[in-house]
Amino acid sequence: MYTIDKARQIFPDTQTADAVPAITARFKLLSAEDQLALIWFAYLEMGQTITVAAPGAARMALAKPTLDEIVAMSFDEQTKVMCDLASKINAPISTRYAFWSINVKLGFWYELGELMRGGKVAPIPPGYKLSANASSVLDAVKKVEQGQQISLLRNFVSDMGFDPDVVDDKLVAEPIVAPTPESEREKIFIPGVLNQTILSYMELLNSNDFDQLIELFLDDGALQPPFQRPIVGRESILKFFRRDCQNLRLMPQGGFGEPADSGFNQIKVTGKVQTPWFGQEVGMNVAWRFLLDENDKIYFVAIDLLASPAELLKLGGN
Ligand code: 45D
Repeated sequence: MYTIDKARQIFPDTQTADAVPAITARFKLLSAEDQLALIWFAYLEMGQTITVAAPGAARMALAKPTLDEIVAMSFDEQTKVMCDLASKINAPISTRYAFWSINVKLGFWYELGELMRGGKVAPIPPGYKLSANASSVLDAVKKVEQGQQISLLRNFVSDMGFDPDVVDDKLVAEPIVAPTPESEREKIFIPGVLNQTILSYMELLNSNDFDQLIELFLDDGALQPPFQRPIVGRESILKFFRRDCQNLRLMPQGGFGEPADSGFNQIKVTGKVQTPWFGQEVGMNVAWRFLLDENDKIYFVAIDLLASPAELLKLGGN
């Protein structure tokens, strides 16, 4: 019999991008001022090669009142709001922020960045000098590949705010989009993988058809996003899909499967994933590690950000 903990161990030779949690941990130890300046410098640097897609109106509507409030403040007050967010201080905007879904948080910062550039929100003080520790964290950020850089920025933004006890149900998220019509869906082919559950998983997620997608999971199934603990149970997974997984593009490139214990099957797929924030500009190298029961229902799937493109080729045989 499998438990979630045992399932998490399948395909143990998969090398994930450990630099991401390691750099995130070092980042957390920096002062609020250093954190904000570091993100600003990293964001400017990244902006030379990739651009964030401007968020849609629906996403921005949720953050708009808060952004208006900030624009009306003095530079000193604005700086304090940003520092409070970074230091997770108990303050009104920090608390509100904690209840936003990750995409609302990113949209909020995207807009603040534009306002900082436009002179409407306090900039990072010109000539700001990072501490030695912060410079070394920034260097580390610059060295990793792009998929890992955007994962780092997302982590930084996700950790900000004051969250005494955010309950999943109370999260504020943008409205859900309609699934892609059947006739416009793209068929998925994965060399080495014929299993229909796996192919459907990719097609349904790419079509934002979360109601069909969740049917592929067992009631007590689990999904483990990169660098996170597993989300357990259909209800929680469906909420996560609707809230955080709209408009992703999964591009599996290869895979293989083999029998596992108790009549289960384990299947590993590798490939690229694009986020709507950067579209085709950034392809993240990922692996999906699936464990299916005897009826081909998903008991467990882990999504890993891979350490390097070479990991894409680690399939079967050894
Ligand atoms: O502090 O199969 C300023 C799942 C100033 C689902 C700033 C998945 C200072 C199942 C610079 C303005 C989801 C798990 C800040 C697959 C300051 C499944 C602003 C995987 C903060 C495949 C900074 C999906 C800004 C994956 C604006 C792997 C930063 C998705 C913006 C990964 C950063 C998505 C942005 C990622 C980062 C998205 C927009 C990593 C977006 C990252």
